[in-house]
Amino acid sequence: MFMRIDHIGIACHDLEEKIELFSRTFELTVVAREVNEEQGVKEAMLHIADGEGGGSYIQLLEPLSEESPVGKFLARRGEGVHHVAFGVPDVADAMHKIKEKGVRLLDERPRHGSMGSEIAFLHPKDVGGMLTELVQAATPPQNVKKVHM
Ligand code: CMX
Ligand code: CO
Repeated sequence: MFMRIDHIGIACHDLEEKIELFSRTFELTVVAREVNEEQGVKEAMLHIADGEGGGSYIQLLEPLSEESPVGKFLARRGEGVHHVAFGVPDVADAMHKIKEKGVRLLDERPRHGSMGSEIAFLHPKDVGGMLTELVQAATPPQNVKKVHM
């Protein structure tokens, strides 16, 4: 079902500061920046590698409000790893198969994710405490451009 790790989502208070830290420390390049109102986040994707069905990235997340999922996470746990996203060939098919195994889906149908992808979240309590995202990458990825720091 899983082809690769698509991204690790990291929650932070200051997106610009963490972009600077990650690109300088790990020599990663920002390939996309988006405001996703539906998910309540401002985000940046830092490219690591290309893999089967899409790339792999670090996703830096700053909440748009304290009441958003990432805002609540920061208040409870502070900055750090927020979720892990796995690349799947077909997100609707993966959702269906996983739901049949008794895991709660946080989304009834796929939503729009970074770079034109289709995504869905699984309840962390049903999969060992890790907020898990399924990603069907757009091929080719959309809105991608190298952002020079
Ligand atoms: N990882 C692991 N556990 C988490 C978690 C996370 N990121 N966020 C919340 N939890 C746990 C909490 O610790 C809490 O556990 P306890 O019941 O033991 O205290 C439980 O889940 C409920 O947490 P809560 O703070 O009361 O939050 P809510 O129930 O309101 O929401 C969740 C939790 C996961 C349903 C919600 O955050 C959600 O819908 N997330 C999916 C959407 C999302 O996170 N979008 C932002 C990312 C955007 C992107 O990737 O592009
Ligand atoms: Co994500």
